[in-house]
Parts: sequence; C-alpha cells; structure tokens
Amino acid sequence: MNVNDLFGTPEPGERERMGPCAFVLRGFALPYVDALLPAIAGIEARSPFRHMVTPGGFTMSVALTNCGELGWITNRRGYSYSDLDPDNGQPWPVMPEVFARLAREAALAAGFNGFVPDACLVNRYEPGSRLSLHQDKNERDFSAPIVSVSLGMTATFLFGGNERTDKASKVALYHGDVAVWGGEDRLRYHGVMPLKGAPHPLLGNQRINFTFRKAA
Ligand code: MD3
Ligand code: FE
Repeated sequence: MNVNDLFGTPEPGERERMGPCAFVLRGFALPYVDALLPAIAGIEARSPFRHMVTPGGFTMSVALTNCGELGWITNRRGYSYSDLDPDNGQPWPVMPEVFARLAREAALAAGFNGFVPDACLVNRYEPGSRLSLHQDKNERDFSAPIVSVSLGMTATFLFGGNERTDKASKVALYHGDVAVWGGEDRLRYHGVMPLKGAPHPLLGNQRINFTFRKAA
C-alpha cells in the first residue's frame, strides 16, 4: 500500500521511493516539456521511430529511436549499443542540451551526483504497445544510474525484483514523471503493461519515454 493508493493522483514535486536506490520524481520534467517536444521532432527528422526485431524474431510493439553517442538496438543477432543508426548508417542525432540537463538534474535530485549519459533511447508507445519484463544489462558498467522520463499517456509500469519470477508491483507513470534507479536496484526486472486509456491533451494517442544511460 502506498500513499497514492489512498489519495489518488500524485502531486508534482513528490518523490516516491520504489526501492533502496529507486525513485519516481513526480512531475519533475514538466518545466522542460516545452523544450523537449521540439527536440524530439529534431531527433525524429534524422532518425525516425522504427519497430525493431528481437533476437527471437518478434517485432517490438514499441517504436524506438536514439540520440547521443550511442544508441540501443536489437536485431536477429542480439541486443547491443551502436554509434550508428543502422537504418541510415549515420551517427545518432546529438543529445540535445536540454535532455542532458534534465537527466543530470533528475539524477542529482535522487542522490546521484555527476550523471553524464552517453546514450538516450527514445521509446514511442501507441495503444496496445507493451514492454515485457526485462533487465537493462547491455551497459558496460552498472555503477551509473538510469534516468527515465515519461511524456504523454499514462502507463502502468511493472517493477519487479532481481529474479524474473519475483512478484512485480504496479506503478502509474504520468506525463512529466521521471524515474531514477541505480545501486542495488539497477538490475531489477521491469516492464510496461499494454498502453491503454485516454489520449493525452498535448501528445494525443501516444506515450514517449526517454531512457538515459551510461552505456560505454
Ligand atoms: C528499473 N523503458 O527501454 S524504464 C527500456 O517506459 C525501458 O519505456 C521503460 O525499460 C519505458 O529498457 C522505461 C523505467 C524504469 C523505471 C524505474 C525503474 C525502470 C526501472 C526502477 C528500477 C529498475
Ligand atoms: Fe528497461
């Protein structure tokens, strides 16, 4: 039971603890939204969202692109980080200054000083898109935290344990919320339930998530 089960939608400014080193900063990205949206458009113009294929041969329901020095990719050969967009052979778009600032400030607010991400995966969910339970373990060093920014439609996030079979709790992530996790929570299983519900006033029928990582 947590305070939001009793009192409903959380207020911007709340910091919810999900684990010893995992937090949701409610509404932390709201002051950045006006700058983030045109920056996403700029990234998309060079490296459009696309549905990648997993090593098992399934096409992801989530569409993705990347910015920064390295981008997360998947194909029949496996999951990896690449300095080039495989669709156009070009470097990924440069990480916009406002992205890097948001990631650093959010990490600091959760107790991780000096976070400098080299990779930003941008996920786009449409109604029905989901992300099955997984660990983020394609990064070279697990000592840096991960910062995740949610925009648009509300998603139900699944927060599990260190084993796939550990019971996962559900957390609603709203437009503007930022999740930060590291330390002993860095390798916890997590996922996103199929997107459903009301369109967002600003973004319509989609949810966009940025996941900032130190990959190299
Ligand atoms: C893990 N994306 O791309 S991470 C991914 O909403 C991914 O698209 C999610 O998982 C998405 O690999 C955002 C969200 C998250 C938040 C808090 C966590 C993952 C966490 C706390 C501990 C462990
Ligand atoms: Fe993940």
